[in-house]
Parts: sequence; structure tokens; C-alpha cells
Amino acid sequence: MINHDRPTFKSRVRAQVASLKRVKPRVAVILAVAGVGLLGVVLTLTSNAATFSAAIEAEAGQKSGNVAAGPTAGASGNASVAFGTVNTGGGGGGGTGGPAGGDGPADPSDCTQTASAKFNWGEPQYQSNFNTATLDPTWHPYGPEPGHDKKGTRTPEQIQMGDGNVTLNSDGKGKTAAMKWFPGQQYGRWEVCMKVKTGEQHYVLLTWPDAENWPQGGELDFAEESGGPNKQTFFLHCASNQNNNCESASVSNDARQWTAYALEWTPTRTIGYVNGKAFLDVPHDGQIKAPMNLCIQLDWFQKQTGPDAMIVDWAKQWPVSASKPSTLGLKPGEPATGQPGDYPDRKPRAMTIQDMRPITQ
Ligand SMILES: [Ca+2]
Repeated sequence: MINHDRPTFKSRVRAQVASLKRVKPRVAVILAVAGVGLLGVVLTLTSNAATFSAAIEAEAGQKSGNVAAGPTAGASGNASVAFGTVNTGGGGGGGTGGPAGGDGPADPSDCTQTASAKFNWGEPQYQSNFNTATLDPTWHPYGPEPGHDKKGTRTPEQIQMGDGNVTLNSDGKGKTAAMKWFPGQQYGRWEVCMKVKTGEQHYVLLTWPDAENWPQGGELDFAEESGGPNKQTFFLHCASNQNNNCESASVSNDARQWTAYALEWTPTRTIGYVNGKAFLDVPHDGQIKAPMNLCIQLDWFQKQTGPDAMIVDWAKQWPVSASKPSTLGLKPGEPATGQPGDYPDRKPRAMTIQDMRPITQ
């Protein structure tokens, strides 16, 4: 939902359903040296990033997209800086090929119960650990541009790195953030380890059609705020249904706690999980027959609150046997949009998977 200027459906749905910071191990120093192939020297500091050399900053900067680091990133106390690139994904798993990418070493997961572990999904094809000073350019922040329903502003400035997480901030008065991940895929699995600050604003994890052809392209909201911090709903917007909301199910969960939200989408089944437990399980694919990409959005429904945030530890993507790779996407670091009609240059376009991913070392 909520990706674009959809008319009134979401607000109607929402009306119907209306009813910290993690302290990581404070010092970690990892030295890894590989003689052949990948050479990675990874230094992670949480106490004072400024003590690291300009070379480290420069290296991290090479990976930056168009995201301005937030006010605390790079400052003493909670910044994490990684040097080097580590391929954390499986690379080529499932036959879709392409480099795995990655943005720093895997920091200890904040989510202890996951669908991927419970059901042995194996190594992901793509994984973001958000363990670098700048956002990996496979992620594409929206904007800056007007927000949902052209209210408020979505801006990369509201995205902040630190403590091994990416944080999408809302000021509670309209300034917020959203971002999407390429390449997507037709069918597959995604899992995201996330918590919210207050849950007063509208947080949603979803997949959105690469072709930007909603509603025909469908929409899978596998964790959408529908009761503040304590209730999330899976809205399956079938491609064949112009009303576009053919399945839904809710779960009671405190989103202020670290939670692993997962989506499994195959030709014969669509499942939503919270901490490895299925809460929506339907025997079809929503009649969605084209690639989709993962989106993380903190939307503003004109509700005035204090600051809120979505804090994400990691995101992972796996293909399934029926998966087909994307043919549409954005180049590393390019901005995305929730309004392709107004920002056609930010709309996904034809390219190869290699074009969509940064060059890995
Ligand atoms: Ca992380």
C-alpha cells in the first residue's frame, strides 16, 4: 500500500482496522585477511568513529548512495564504520545470478526467531546488514518528494545509519522516509528484522511491482501497521481484483520489540510470518505474475505525533525454484519514487541485474 498516490482505498482500509536503541556489544574489532580473492579488513567501532583514518571514511564514502548521513551517524557514541566489502549473500543462488553484494559484516542479529532459520531457507541471495556508515546503494530512498497522498515529505535526509542498523525517521509532522531494494524478483522469500520507535506513525513492509503498474501489478503488504505498535496486518492486493485487497490477516505483536517479518510468495502459496510463525497462509499467488521489489516505508497519514522511526537490523532475499529475476530496476544509488507519474526519471527501467548492483570487490 501507500507507495503511490493511490486514491482512497488505504485510508478506508485503515479506518476499518483502526482500532532502544539496542546496545550492541560496544567494542568489536574484527580483522579478517584473505590472501586470494576477497581481501577484507573490517573494523567496527561503536565508541568513536572519528578516530578512524580518512582512508576508512573515503572507502565508506565510495559506497554511499544519495543518502545524507543522519545527525548521529559519524558522531561519537553510536556510529559504525566498516572498511571493505564483504559478500554476505550466496551469489547466484537459485539460478538468478549476479553478485551478492552486501554492506558490511553481519553484526549479531537482533531477531532470535526467524522464518528463514525455522524453515531452513539457507543462505540468502541478497542480504543487507546495514553495518556501514552509509546506506548501501542497492537501497533507493524515495525523493525528496511529497509523501503519501502528496502530504508531507519523503526525504533521504530522514534515513540514518548507526549501531549496525538503518533508521527511517519520522518527525511526526510530515517529514518521513521510505526506500526500496533492487533487484526484485517474481516469487521468492524476503525477511526483515525490524522494530519501531513508537508505532504511532504508519510503518509498512511490502513488495511493490517493479513495473509500477498498481493495481494491476498487485501489492504484498506483509507487515503493515493497523493498530499502532501492537497490531500488524498482511494485505494481499490481488492483481485481478480492482478493489485490490483480496486477502488479509492480522497479528498481535509489539512492533517496538525486534521482530522478524517474512514473506514467502510462490505460484501456489503466499505466507506471512512474524518471528517464524505464519499468520497469513493462502493457496495462491494473488494472480501477481511479474517481479516485485521490497519496500520499507514510514508513511504519514497526517497524524501529528512525536518522532517515530523504523529501525532495521537486516533484510534478506531468497529466490525459490519458480523465481524469475527482475528486468526493471535502478542503478546503484539512484533515487526512487512513490510517484512515477511526477518523477519518471526515478521509475524503474529496463536493465540487467549487474546494472542494478554496485561493483563488489
Ligand atoms: Ca545490522
